[in-house]
Amino acid sequence: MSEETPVSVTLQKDGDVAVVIVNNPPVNALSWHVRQGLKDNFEAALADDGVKAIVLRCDGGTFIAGADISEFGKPPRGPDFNAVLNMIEAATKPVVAAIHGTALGGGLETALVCHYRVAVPSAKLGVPEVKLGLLPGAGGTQRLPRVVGVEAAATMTSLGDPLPAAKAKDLGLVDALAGEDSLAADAIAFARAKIADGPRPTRERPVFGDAAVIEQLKAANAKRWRGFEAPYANLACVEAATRLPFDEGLAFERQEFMKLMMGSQSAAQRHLFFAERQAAKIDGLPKDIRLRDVKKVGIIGAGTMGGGIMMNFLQKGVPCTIVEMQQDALDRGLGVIRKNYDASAAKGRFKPEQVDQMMGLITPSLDLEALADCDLIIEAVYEDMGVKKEIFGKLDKIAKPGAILASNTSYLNIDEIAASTSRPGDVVGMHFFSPANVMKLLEVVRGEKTADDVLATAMAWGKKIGKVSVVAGVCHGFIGNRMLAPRQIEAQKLLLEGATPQQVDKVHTDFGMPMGPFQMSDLAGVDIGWHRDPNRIESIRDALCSEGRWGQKKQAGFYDYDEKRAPTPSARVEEIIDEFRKKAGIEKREITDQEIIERTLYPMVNEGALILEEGKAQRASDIDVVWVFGYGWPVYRGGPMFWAGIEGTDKIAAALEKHGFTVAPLLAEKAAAKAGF
Ligand code: 3H9
Repeated sequence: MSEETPVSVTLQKDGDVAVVIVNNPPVNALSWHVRQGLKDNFEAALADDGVKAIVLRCDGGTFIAGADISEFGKPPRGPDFNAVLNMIEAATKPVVAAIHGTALGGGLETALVCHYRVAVPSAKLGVPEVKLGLLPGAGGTQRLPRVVGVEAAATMTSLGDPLPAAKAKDLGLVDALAGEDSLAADAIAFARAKIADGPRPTRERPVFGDAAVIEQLKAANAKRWRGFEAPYANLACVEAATRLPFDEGLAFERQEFMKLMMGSQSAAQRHLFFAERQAAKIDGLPKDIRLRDVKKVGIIGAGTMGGGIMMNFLQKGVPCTIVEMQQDALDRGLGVIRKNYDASAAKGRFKPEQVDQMMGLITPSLDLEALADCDLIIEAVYEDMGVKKEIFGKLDKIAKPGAILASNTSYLNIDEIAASTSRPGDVVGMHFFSPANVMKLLEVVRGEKTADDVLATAMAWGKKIGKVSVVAGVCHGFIGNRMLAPRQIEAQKLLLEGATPQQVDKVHTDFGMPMGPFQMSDLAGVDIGWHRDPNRIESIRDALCSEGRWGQKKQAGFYDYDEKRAPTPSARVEEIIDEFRKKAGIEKREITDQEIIERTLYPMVNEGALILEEGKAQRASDIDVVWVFGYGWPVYRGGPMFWAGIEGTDKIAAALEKHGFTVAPLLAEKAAAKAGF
């Protein structure tokens, strides 16, 4: 070992059993020095005649959670992982993995070259590489079918979900369960008992099970895997295991792994892995900041948003008071929540008594005064600055000192709302996305005067209720909706010039978005933000609204809909577009799919650059997180700012200029350097 090699693996002896211990916080990832340490210490244990069996275990909160993702794409360092694993598998003394926490990816692959595995009941075992656009590239796809069979191996690798230890034991992945507090001792005893049996190399075991499951998995997940390469590569490797000798299967796995590793999809998914974790970090705030206590939550507005927001807190056992203006609106809101929970219970997500418990946490009221004992109050009424200011003015008098006053506004100025109180430091934006109990994104809007602990508490509660929270600055539409605006404007212009709603939408869905701009309008309601004067027709949208074409809810919008909400292109919409085109004196022309990308997606990157320049997002990767978790930007494209780097910022800037946009200075700078964000 060279002098600067960190000591992350050590060797202890318990009589005739050697114990190799990994200690590489926070998750015992297989960094280069861990691989080196494994090699050195296994070699030492194997060379020691007094050692008859070897245990591999980890210090800290978990077994090895995988390869060190931060090393990917960097020049290789330390011993080759596969070579280390092959050496362990070939050990002439029985090797036992002792698993607690999570044995994931390369961690499980390490456990798979051990001859036996014991685990505590709370442990989880899996190969989540597919979620990083990869496959288990250290023999996982070849060894798993030999241990758990083809069905389980195909499912585990292509879906990537970890198994609880008990299930792993049923499948034969775990040989014995250990005591939750006695893993180290139990593993040593288990190893000692296996001395007589000797090693059991996984590679020598036969593959078993039926490969038919592979096609079944493809059929069942066709929609979920649309556009993704990795699930199919995982299945191809498991399939290869059923017909190739072990070493050839390993070579095939290597080749498929390298293809994925060098491709842009995995780069995008790895970027998002770190981006999601980075988003939780707030620049300039001490890590140990004291959070405000939140024991009771108040919600103002029992509409779709208010109800959805409250469900998040109820599911965490937090008592909530919900306030509406009218009894019928309050009853309707509570009815919807009950219906949603009953539907989830019918699907087995909750037990009926859990639903009763959650509903029992609600205090409904028609009086804002009922919020006096709440620690966090979230206003979710309609978007009207006057109404919001009035509510916050009243809250200022009602809420207890130190209560956090949050607005769920999706566009409005938080500073202006905060100014209607005498405590602007307590005011913050908490912008949930609809349906608020389902969508993962939460934009936490930091006002000019928002106190640090208020911001940190809002972010922490976002995490607690299962959201991915991103800090946004005050600007119209914050991060997500602000970037949506230029896309929607340009999509309308494209209609006038000759594109159809279905062509524009198809370009977006082919790109990987769940829906295009017009499908989105129809779903959200074409009438949202409409001036409501049927005689004032200044845009295609005004014309649609004046005819009652408000979207899916009216079975007519940019598309016609049947009772099952299935869309078909609308002849009436085509007429409306034609009329507008004539009025505007625009000549209809052929619009290419490429032009649609350049004029609807590139302007989003431009807006993202402006957001960064203005400091309204902390970092480019936060913008990516917003778009992936809030709007369904395809995960394998990493978010708009990451994608800009793949697409080429120079290409984007040049196209924007060609189409008459003003290129944001930051984008121009990146383009000149041919750099990503
Ligand atoms: C692989 O193994 C390929 C192989 O087949 C080999 C082929 C040759 N590397 O999530 P947390 C960091 S691919 C580097 O907040 P939790 C993470 O960034 C890998 N860093 O904690 C964070 O850093 P920071 C397959 C990693 O308790 C800190 O650890 N394995 C890695 O909520 C804490 O993470 C996976 O995909 C890593 N592998 O959850 C598992 N993992 O504090 C990925 C974590 O600076 N990891 N970090 O922000 C996980 O799923 C979760 O981290 C885990 C813990 C469940 C382990």
